[in-house]
Amino acid sequence: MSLAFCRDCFAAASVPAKGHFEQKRCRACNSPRLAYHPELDQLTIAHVDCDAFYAAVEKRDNPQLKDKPVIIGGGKRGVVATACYVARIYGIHSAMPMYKAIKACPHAVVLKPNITKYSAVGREIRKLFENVTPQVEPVSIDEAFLDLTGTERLHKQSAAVTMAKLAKRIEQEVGVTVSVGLSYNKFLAKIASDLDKPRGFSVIGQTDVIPRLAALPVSKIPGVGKVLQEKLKHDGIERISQLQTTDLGFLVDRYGKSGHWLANLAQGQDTRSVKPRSRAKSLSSETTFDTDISDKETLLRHLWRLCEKLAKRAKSGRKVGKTVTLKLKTADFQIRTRSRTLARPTQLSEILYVHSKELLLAEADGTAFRLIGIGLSGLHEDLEEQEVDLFDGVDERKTESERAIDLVRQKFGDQAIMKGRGMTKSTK
Ligand code: TTP
Ligand code: CA
Repeated sequence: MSLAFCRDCFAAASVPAKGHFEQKRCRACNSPRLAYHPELDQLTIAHVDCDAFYAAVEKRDNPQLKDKPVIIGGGKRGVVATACYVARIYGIHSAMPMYKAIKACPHAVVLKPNITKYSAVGREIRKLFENVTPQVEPVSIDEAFLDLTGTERLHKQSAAVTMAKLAKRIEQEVGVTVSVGLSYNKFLAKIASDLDKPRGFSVIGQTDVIPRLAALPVSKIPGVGKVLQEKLKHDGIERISQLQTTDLGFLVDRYGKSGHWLANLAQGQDTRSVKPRSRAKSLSSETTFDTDISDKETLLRHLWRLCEKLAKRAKSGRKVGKTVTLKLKTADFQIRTRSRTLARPTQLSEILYVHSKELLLAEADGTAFRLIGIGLSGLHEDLEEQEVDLFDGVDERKTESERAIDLVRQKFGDQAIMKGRGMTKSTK
């Protein structure tokens, strides 16, 4: 199997036995999109991520938008969900307040998100992933890890060529572009897919892992959010190169378990395997009241406790889920269920609460209820340290603080920290 090939016509390119691969264009089709890596035929863990996903779907459906700056967002929160790559030239990015985005690019086309449509496109893409390997671990609506180990014989080509063909097929059949990262573990595949966006194809192998990581800021490590970045900065660490050379003892002293994790990732070490979606479809928790309740505040207190309970189970089972369902039973035994699907999967009580609270407030109109429950479905494996929860209306500090609370509880038990909203009025 060749160590170089064309990403447009898939012709193999010859690699000199010694010296550098310097070929600039494909000899068969003249494309400049050549992939080369000295370990290209050995790497089998891929991460695929759609480029400017929501915007790409809208551009696909309205060709007049093709070269225009397009921003998806607005709505209640008034922030940018995503901006196409044209709009990014003006400095527009996800989570930016919409008024700032419009100021930076007044002629941008602004569209409201159509999550139902994007989810359908996401499912279509996932099916194409599953055509190349059953080992597909979805990460979010538009990205997944694929383990192609052992597929080389079946496809009669390297995992690299399989992935490049898959990227082309997604473009042709679905009409959006993706970026592919290929490496020997999940962390590196994820880092790689981000290196060459959009329509990218990046490869990281054992031979180049240290310098490739060294060049990046610590913020590129999935899970290193703003709070951890600040702490690292305070210790003079802003780049992965600095993590590579910092004494492990110091990192563990300062950051505990996370110190180990950071040190390993900085060396490109990640032992997590690609885990296809789990079969358990949902988790739920409910409580029947001693006496029927119609008071909003009391219902909300019960709801918060259920969210905490459910989040705990999701975390211990290493599950994240995308659909939050509120269940209510009225005093006369009528069951009401209300659901909401999130853009990103979650396992955090804060996020479960924000969404289920809205669902509950719409129902708490004075009706007396005898039972309240909450469910989380669309489950798949937790992404461990990844930032899966940061997008759904709860700010990053809150979710990081929840993670910090979890750590304290692991050590000292559940009662070590109680959030005010779970307490009854008399104990507050
Ligand atoms: P991302 O994969 O983070 O971003 P993207 O696909 O738009 O762009 P990139 O090319 O950099 O991958 O998110 C996927 C979709 O999730 C995105 O199109 C919109 C949505 N999203 C939000 O709604 N809010 C957010 O803050 C982010 C980051 C994404
Ligand atoms: Ca994306």
